Amino acid sequence: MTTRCGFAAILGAPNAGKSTLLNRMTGAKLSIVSPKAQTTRFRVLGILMRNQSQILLVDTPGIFKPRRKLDRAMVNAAWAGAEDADLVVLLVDAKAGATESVREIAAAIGKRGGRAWLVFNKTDLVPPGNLLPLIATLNAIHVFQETFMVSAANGDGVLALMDALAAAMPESPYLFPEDDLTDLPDRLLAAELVREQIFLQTHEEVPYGATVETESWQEKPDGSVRIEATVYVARAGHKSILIGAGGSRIREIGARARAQLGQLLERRVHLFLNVKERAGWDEEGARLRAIGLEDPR
Ligand SMILES: Nc1nc2c(ncn2[C@@H]2O[C@H](COP(=O)(O)OP(=O)(O)OP(=O)(O)O)[C@@H](O)[C@H]2O)c(=O)[nH]1
Ligand SMILES: [Mg+2]
Repeated sequence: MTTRCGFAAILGAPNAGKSTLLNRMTGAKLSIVSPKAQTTRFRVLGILMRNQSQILLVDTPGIFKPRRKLDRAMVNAAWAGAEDADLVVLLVDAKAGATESVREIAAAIGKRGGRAWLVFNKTDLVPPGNLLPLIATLNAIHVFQETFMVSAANGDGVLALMDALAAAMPESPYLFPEDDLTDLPDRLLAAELVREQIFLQTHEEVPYGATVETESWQEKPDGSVRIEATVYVARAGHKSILIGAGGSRIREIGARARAQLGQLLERRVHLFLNVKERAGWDEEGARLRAIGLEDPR
C-alpha cells in the first residue's frame, strides 16, 4: 500500500483563522483561538490522517510588523514553519480581503518558491461573488496552484481541502504514529490553555503583556494531575487586572482553563495559577525559549 506524508504550513495575517482551521481539520483543540490578533505565538503541529495520507499541518503565528523581541521571534517562527513544508497554504480572511499585509505575505511566499495554495476562510461572512476580485489580486502577485473556499467556523469546504491536501502529500512512510494528534508537550498545552483564557477574559495591553509557564506537573495516585503555572505580566497594573477583585478574575481564568485541559487530557486536573510581575519578559531570551521560541538576536 502506498502511503503519503508531508508538511503543510498554514500562513497568513493575524486573525485569519489559522488556528481555528487546524482545530477543525484535526477535530481537536490543539491550538488556542481568540477574537484578538496575535494569539498564536509558536508553531503548533496537528497530525491529520486522511486517505492513507498523513498530513502534518503546521499552524503558525500570524505574520505582522514586529516591534518587540517576542514579536520578532513569533514572525520568525511563522516563516520557519514554512521552510521545511512540502506545501504552503496562504489563509486569507475573506471578509478582511487582500489587505496590504496579505499582499506582502503573498509576495514573500512567491519569493520563497515551492508549492503554494490560496485558501479563503470566513466565507460564511461574505457572498461568494466578493471573492473573485480577491483571487485576481492575489494571483497577480503570485500564481497559486489551487484555490479553496472554506469556513473553519462551520466546516464548509473543509473536507474538500483535506482531501486535496491528502492527495498532494509526497509518497512517504508516516513520520508519526497514526493516532498521535500533535507533538506539543502536555506542559505547553496546559500553559497555552491558560493563555487562551487571558486572551478571552482580559483586554487592551494585558493579554499581549502576559506569558504563561508550567512550573510543576505532578501525577496523583487517583489518576488526576496537579499543575502549577506562573503567569508573567509586564506591569504591576496588569497584575491587579488579571487577579481581579478578591481574586475573581484569576479564579475564572483558572476554572475555564482547567475544564478545557481536563477534556483534552481525559482526566481530572487541579490547576494552580500564580501571577508574577516581570517587566521586560518579552525581551528575555529565557522566557521566549520557555514557550519554544528561538531568541531572535
Ligand atoms: N465567522 C467566522 N469566524 C471565524 C472563522 N474562522 C475563525 N474565525 C474567528 O476568527 C477569530 C480568529 O481566529 P484564530 O483561529 O485565532 O485566528 P489565527 O489566524 O490563528 O490568529 P493568530 O493566531 O492571531 O494569527 C476567532 O474569533 C475565530 O472564532 C470562520 O470561518 N468564520
Ligand atoms: Mg492562531
